[in-house]
Amino acid sequence: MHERLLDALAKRGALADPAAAEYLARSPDPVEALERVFAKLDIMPLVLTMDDILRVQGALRPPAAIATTAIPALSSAIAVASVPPTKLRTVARADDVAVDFSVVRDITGKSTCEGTLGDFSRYFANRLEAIGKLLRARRELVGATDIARARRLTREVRFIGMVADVRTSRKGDRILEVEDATDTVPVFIAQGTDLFRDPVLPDEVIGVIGRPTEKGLVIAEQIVRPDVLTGRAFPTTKEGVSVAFVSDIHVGSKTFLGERWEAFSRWMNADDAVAKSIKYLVCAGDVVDGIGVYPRQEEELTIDDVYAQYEELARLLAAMPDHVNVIVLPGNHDAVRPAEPQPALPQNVQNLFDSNTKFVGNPCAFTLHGVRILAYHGRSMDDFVYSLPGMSYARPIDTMREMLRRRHLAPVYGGKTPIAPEAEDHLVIDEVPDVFVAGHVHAVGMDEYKGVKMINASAWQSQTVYQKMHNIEPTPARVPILSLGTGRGVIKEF
Ligand code: D5M
Ligand code: FE
Ligand code: ZN
Repeated sequence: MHERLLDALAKRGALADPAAAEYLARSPDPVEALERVFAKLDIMPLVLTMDDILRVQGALRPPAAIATTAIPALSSAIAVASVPPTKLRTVARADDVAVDFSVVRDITGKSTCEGTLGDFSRYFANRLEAIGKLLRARRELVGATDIARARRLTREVRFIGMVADVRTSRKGDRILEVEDATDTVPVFIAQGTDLFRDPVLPDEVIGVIGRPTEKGLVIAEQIVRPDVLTGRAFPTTKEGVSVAFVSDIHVGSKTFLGERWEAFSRWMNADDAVAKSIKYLVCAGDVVDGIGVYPRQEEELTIDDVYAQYEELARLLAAMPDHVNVIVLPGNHDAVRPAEPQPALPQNVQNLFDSNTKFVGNPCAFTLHGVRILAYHGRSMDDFVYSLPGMSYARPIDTMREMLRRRHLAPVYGGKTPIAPEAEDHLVIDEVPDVFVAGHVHAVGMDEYKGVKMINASAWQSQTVYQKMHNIEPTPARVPILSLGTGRGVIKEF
């Protein structure tokens, strides 16, 4: 193929299928022809196909059933991918590539918690230790002391602790009780300041830089979060296969969108370059509707036996192409303990599925061809929306960014998210992932935060009675697809 065409494609982080590449290479000035196509495309496809070229030339209308949508943030964030500038990877066919899946962190088979008082204190000590370690690596916190010592000092102090309580003073200022193993100290945040506009959640672990007062308070000058430190480059893989993300299938519910799932399943089996590149399908929890999850749920079910719900899901997944490997984590509707971290679905459920389906816990960190993926159902989004001003069920990506800033999936203990006090806090984001995927709120989203691709995987359930009552408008039947070859993503609607 034409050298300069290869360079031009690679520079844009683009892939072209063989027919499109050959067509462009045959034009008098391939690079100019490519630029003309790109200029006319309103969204950047994962793979440039002949259909795209013909469409921009006005010869073909886009197929109506499967529209590719890109959200505004996507075009600026995800589409600007880090791709080695010199070589083009043509899009891989998933059936040509061997599986490369490996679990890095998962509670399954490792749960030790019995819910004793000792468990609780050990759990919080581990959270403070794990996030404290990340904070101590921050330049701002060099020389941080423990809280007992900080309380005796009169100059500027720096310390790390867990927020035991957040309250508002009579005058409207905010006071945090910050605690470590040595002592507790009230930290004052004056209303009207920038600090005040970035609320702190109960039980999060923070660094504080401030000045002690004679009354024993510390006036906060800076709150330091562990955060994601630098912009990371996506570790593009040579295999170049893609991953599709779904969530909240809710099989068994009257509002399960069976026809739209069938459209997705047909497309997965169709002769389409993107579909054929999909090697993995990640299902981020609530894969069935379950039974007894909320009062009078039986009135909203078409299948009222949870085992039969999983059987139906197994049938739906068996219709996917053989080369697709499915990774299933549980959510709050699934048949495992609701307290997080949740272990993988039980063996008797796993036995219903073929060997291409892998079961992991919630959350789970795993790698696909070396790309690190953190998958979490996302129950704690309920706490973020409830506790943080500005968060919304319609924009799950905002809550996911807040989780990354805090390096914790569910900071609030005793809120809407049940948490099991395991010896190790599995909800700490100890390693920054390349991809962070969640679901739960039934709203699709895709964006990037400091190099981490954030994906909310939509749902296959139309608006439920509960959601109608609370004015939650879902955006179901959208599938985010990410290329491991380029780090670029698209969202397809079915
Ligand atoms: O939750 C789907 C969505 O509906 C998610 O945004 C939470 C919201 N939801 C549903 N039921 C409740 C209750 N009982 N409390 C708070 N929020 C709720 P799903 O996990 O699929 O039921
Ligand atoms: Fe759900
Ligand atoms: Zn859920």
